[in-house]
Amino acid sequence: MNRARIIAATVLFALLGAFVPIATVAYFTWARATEAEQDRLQLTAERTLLRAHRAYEAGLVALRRLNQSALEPCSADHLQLMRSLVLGTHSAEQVGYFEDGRLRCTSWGMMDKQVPTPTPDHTTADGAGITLGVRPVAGDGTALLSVYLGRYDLLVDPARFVNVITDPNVRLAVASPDGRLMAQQDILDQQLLQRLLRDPHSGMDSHTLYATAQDQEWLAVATAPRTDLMASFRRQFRQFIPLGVLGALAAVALVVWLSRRRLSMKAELATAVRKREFFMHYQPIIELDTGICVGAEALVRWSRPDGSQVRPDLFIPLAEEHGLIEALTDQVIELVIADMRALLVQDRSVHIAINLSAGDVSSGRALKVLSARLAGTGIHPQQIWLEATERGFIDVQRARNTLALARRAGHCVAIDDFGVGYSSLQYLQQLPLDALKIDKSFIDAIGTDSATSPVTSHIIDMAKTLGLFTVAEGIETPAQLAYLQARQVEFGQGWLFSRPLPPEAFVAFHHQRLQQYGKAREDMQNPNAVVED
Ligand code: G
Ligand code: G
Ligand code: MN
Repeated sequence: MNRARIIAATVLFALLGAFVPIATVAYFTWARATEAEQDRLQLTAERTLLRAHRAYEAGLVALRRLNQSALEPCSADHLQLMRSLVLGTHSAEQVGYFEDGRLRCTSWGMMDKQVPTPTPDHTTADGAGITLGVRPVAGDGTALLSVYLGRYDLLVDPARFVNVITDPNVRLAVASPDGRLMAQQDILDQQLLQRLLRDPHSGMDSHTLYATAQDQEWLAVATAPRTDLMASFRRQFRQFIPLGVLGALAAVALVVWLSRRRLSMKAELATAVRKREFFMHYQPIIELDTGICVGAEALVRWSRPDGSQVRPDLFIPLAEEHGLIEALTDQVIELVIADMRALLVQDRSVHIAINLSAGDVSSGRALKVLSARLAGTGIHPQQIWLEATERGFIDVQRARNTLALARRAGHCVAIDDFGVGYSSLQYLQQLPLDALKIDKSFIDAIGTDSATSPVTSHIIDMAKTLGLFTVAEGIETPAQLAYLQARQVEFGQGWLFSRPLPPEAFVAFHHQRLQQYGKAREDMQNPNAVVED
């Protein structure tokens, strides 16, 4: 990536980084405000329901007492009792006494008009009949609600049910559970009200928040305009936005810091290549059936001038991006030769594996450098193995050329990190390869019941079918080793044997293994050898 693109990406990520925390705050504030408003409305609906219920219960108590009274119907005492019960019962307007299917007297006095017993619109669980829209003779014309029990009815003004003290914009309605409206404060949206009476639920539409509450006798509806919600949202948003701004600033700072680090890392890497700040570690490769150390994989390390180390999986891709990889590979080749020349010349059975980057594989340039550097060192080309990852095979034709050239020069060629890329069997068959390095993830899966586990076995079979020998990477446990030995995997490397080591430590490790296991190898190579002299 060049500088301009890094800067463009920085701006983009910074904008995104600023947007996300603010959007998050907005989202949570909105959710909080909605929930709070919804809860408040729900509470109002429940209070309204409770009020209706209490008025009804109080009415029932009065009606039961009247039905139990032994007073002479419509006598002065009886009228007096009816009057006092009306006065003592909240929301009761009038009580009437029925006989022979007609109203005989009320709490107002004797009745001379023909008023029949009301036909109930519905009957409650208590056996009381409820009739809506009753207009009593002695009244001001308002439609009242009649609760009829035994021989009495009690008239209630349902408008009182909705006289609950609420926020100014909240509107209430009370209905029967089957959806017959009894009272409403001019609820703005009649269509919504009708919908809620048919199907009571709580929620929100594009203009209104609504909540309902119901019991066996009553259904209460409360609504509030969404503008209330918006106001509460804005209030809370103002309260929480500093948090979002802080998050946004932090995100932007992080993005800027990362991209500056990336820009400076690029410059630093260029300097490192120029100043040769690299050195090599060597991770032993073990012959699994003898335990002998047959060589090592060379792994590059970058030690910055401040003493800190950068991991190769960070700086190798960076070097590839910025065209520094060729120079880096050259240095790796030189370092390997300088570090290992003595050992390689002294022991011809040892090899060192060098990692090639994708660019090295497609250009083939590293091969020329390698043969030039090896000339005159006494190191045999057979002692240098080359590892190429599948990323290097994107241009198969060029990869095939490079690998064929490498083999012709005498090197052994391995496919690295096998199994994590996309190579198909057919495509592998076309490439001139000697070895296959099984990626650590497949070794990790050995003995587990993960989905990867059965694949390991197939990879080993596949290598055998293709006539390749195998190197298992990242062996960490004796159980993994035992499995690989049983499956006749030839070579392995991993922490079970050794971590990557500095050159001298690797040479020492090699000698130590030879002393410890060398006898086994000799015995295997000459099983019938007679010890002479
Ligand atoms: O052991 P380590 O963490 O260094 O390995 C990390 C990765 O870096 C491995 O995938 C390895 O293939 C890669 N790597 C290590 N050394 C070299 C090198 O010299 N050249 C290239 N191209 N890749 C390397
Ligand atoms: O080139 P390649 O991708 O194969 O590099 C090998 C990587 O695996 C290096 O980073 C090396 O340090 C690491 N490695 C080697 N052996 C082990 C091991 O046994 N366990 C773990 N976790 N990492 C290992
Ligand atoms: Mn490797």
